[in-house]
Amino acid sequence: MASFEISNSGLVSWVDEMKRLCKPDSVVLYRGTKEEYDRLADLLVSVGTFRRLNPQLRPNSFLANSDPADTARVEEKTFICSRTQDDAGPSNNWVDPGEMKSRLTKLFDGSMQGRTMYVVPYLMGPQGSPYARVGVELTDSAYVVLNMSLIARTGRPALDALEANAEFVRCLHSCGRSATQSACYAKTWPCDPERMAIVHFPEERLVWSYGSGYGGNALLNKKCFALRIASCIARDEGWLAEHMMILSVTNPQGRKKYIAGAFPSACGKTNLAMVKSSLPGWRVKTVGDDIAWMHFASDGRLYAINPEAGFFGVAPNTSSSSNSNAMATFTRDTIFTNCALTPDGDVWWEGIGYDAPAGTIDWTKQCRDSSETSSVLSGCKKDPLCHPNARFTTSAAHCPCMDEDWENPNGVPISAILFGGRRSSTIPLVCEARSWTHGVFLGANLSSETTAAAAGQVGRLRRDPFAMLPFCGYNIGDYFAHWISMGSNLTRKLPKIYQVNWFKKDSDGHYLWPGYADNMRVLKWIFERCEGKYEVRSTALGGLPYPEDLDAVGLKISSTDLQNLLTVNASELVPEIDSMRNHLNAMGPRVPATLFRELAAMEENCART
Ligand code: OXD
Ligand code: MN
Repeated sequence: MASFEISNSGLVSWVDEMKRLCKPDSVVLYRGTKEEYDRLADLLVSVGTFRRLNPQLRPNSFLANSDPADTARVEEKTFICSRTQDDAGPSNNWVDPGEMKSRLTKLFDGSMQGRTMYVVPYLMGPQGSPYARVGVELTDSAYVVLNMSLIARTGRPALDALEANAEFVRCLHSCGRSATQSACYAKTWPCDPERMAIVHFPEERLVWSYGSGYGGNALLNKKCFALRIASCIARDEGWLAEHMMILSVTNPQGRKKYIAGAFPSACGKTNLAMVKSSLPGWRVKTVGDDIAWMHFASDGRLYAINPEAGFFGVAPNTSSSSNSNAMATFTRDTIFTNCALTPDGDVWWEGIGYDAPAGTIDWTKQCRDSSETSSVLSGCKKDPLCHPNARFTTSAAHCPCMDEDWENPNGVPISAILFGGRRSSTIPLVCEARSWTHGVFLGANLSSETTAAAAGQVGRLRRDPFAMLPFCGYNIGDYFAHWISMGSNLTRKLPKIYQVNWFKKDSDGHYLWPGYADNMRVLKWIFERCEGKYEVRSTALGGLPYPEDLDAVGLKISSTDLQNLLTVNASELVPEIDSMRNHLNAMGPRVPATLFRELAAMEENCART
């Protein structure tokens, strides 16, 4: 093995052991410098994994096309192999850790032959933060290394932290080898779709991921460490690792508040975190778009850090009108995956805000002739040019709306927490929890219509508690209890909790709420509620705004539609309560009794109205 300038003996011996197992041709330490980045990008261009985009249009940016069998997170192939099945709980796939290790050892044995094993140390959290943690990923994918170097603090900051013999999370990744993979992608996107396995060993703070090179399956710092493993660490140490964006809102008088929000994948977290306010004098800035690590500090307030350093966002439907800050962020130094390629060497996707030029090549590298392109645009052809889960990977350093304190080592103080999903009916635009426990109840029952971020059917309603169903690394019942216990210390100044839904539709199937920049109006109401303004209208679901308190100046919305958005309909709530009960029962015997008491109280309230 290359002898590294690393004094961490645990790391040296682990790399040695994994090298003996995976048998790479060589082992290379990634130090996170620009020279290394450029060299690896050139390498990926030379083998055809990357296509360099037109430097005049998008400097230092690349397009990668994955194997069509490897385009999203694979939840049914993701495992939490804790010592007992009970600790993984009913929401996770579980196999005995010893058995899983022996299965995977066979797959990893020689899996890196003919490839390089990159050793990628990374820091999750701002440098110097007492809340930051170190991870190391061993991977045979240069594509993974480059993506990680945009979304995490790779190299030096982590190496410095590791010198002190610090603990670190071990992440092993191989794209694997498949006997059956389609010939045209075999070289540019190695993967093993038949035998993919994304496996967590929480007690060992260890992740083994085999067979996929895509997103959360392979960038192990993100979902695997910062959510699944970190949620176990947070339970043990008394903090929260959450699938939440974090933003700041500043009012016209210059007062600022921070809000965190959990939304299932591809429900608009990035757009909300970067929203451009439609209200004069009100400003939003971004702390993070996907993950929040939150701790109560000695002043009794909840503080959040963003453990990441960049964005791995969904490209389709990102446009100058939906998210101009994201559009400005990825004008350069960005990796795009599974987008379409225009004849002048730029990327394109459905919902980018302009038509695809004739001759645009789709994400499977098929050239569509102009008649086909226009038929796609007019909706005649079903297949989109860009994959619905196509992504941009880009560093927060280029984002024009980062909050001044986004890298504050102590984090930012959270005044409100949002839970949101895609619900075409039942759930109002915004609703305030009566208490912390009631907020936990709303979070535990969060639901959404499914999106393309995970493999499987799109548009199906599923309960996704705290947007953590695919990301909670332990028994979800214990997770609910952990949330309740975080609020039970009476000296704490707890954030208020809200449920939001930008996606309610009228009976003709049209969205009632314009969303995007106008979500600022909801943030304003929440901001001012946190300052003690307004009364709420009590309903079985929680406290709703009076329509006149929601700033609708300049908004083209009928009073009927506004009324509809701010109404909880008892006839819709009855089946909702049944569905919540089934869901809480399905989450197993460790679901705290308090949540069933909240459900019973809701049912009584509903019967009374
Ligand atoms: C993501 C996801 O990539 O939630 O952030 O799937
Ligand atoms: Mn996410």
